[in-house]
Amino acid sequence: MIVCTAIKKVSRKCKYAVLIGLLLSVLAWKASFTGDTNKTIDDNFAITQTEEDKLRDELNSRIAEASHTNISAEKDECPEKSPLLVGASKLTFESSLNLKDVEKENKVVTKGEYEPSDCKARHSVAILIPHRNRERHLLYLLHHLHPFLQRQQLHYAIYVIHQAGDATFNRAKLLNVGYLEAIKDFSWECFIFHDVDLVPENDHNLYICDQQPRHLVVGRNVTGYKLRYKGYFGGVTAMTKDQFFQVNGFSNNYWGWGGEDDDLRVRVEQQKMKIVRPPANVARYTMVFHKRDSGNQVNKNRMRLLRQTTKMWRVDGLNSCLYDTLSVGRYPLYVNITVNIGQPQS
Ligand code: UDH
Ligand code: MN
Repeated sequence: MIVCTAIKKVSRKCKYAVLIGLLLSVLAWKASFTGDTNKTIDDNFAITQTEEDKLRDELNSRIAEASHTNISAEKDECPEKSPLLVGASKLTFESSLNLKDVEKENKVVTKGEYEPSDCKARHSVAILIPHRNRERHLLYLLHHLHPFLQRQQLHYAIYVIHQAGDATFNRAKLLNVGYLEAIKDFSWECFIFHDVDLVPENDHNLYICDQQPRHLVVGRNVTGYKLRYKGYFGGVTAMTKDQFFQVNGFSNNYWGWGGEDDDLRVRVEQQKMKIVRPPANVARYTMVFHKRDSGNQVNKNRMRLLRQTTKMWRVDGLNSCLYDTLSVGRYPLYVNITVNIGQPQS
């Protein structure tokens, strides 16, 4: 009994001791905000502050960098004359060339589209290529055209309009389809209507539009670099979105080879526009050799159709172009539009 009372007294004393101990610790902690202890904390804080400053600086510079790249609309305009042009170049057509290599050479192109990274392009241009069964020619053209257009510092995209089936070929209607489909992607200011087998030899031949429709092929290797005939408006031509719209595009009724380019010339002239060409020494092309394709025989109706252009242009063209889009493939180097454009009537 006596022992028990003694233990109780001791434990009560212990409780007091613990309480006093706690009180002292609180006082000591409060005191630590002044004097030597304070210095230690400040030092620690100073280290953290420096690191934080560093991080903040880094972050700020990253934000500055990011906003610099983000405001591409505010990039300086590309120079009026691209400093990247090299003039005439020797074209090669290696049989060993393949699409994977051309893709590797053009990593800057995505889904057929490119814009300069260091300046704001002055021109936006859609290249439209009518196509069927000319894969090798397409590969050579892509190989040369992508770097050529990049040296011109253009914002561009390449569209290949592929005629499905084996009905008679219709180059002009495919180009109408290309125009109608491309403007769904972007409001391209300028359109280049481009044969698959014509490769430009000189990058001073600028792929841009003007106040007047432009014909870019003055000479081809196969015709001694002479204009085929006065008024020739075929091969590669450049028209603004508005010029092409104004003439109601190409006629849809030229099935087989020939006449559709002359028809476009008639439409242009009827609108009092005047075809212009770059100087002969730069408007030079190499045509990859080929024979007449099956399914693209000479169009025997072409002269008869041409006589009707002046009265038919209003109702035959972009506003009457009927087709079924079978697929749109956005490949690294071009947009492929496979289309059913029907077949000649009768
Ligand atoms: N095209 C095709 N596939 C075809 C037919 C034409 O892709 O089956 C396209 C291609 O873009 C081509 C363009 O339509 O560049 C014009 O057709 P083309 O190259 O046949 O026309 P071109 O005037 O040749 O160059 C005509 C026939 C050449 C016969 C040579 C015999 N001396
Ligand atoms: Mn050809």
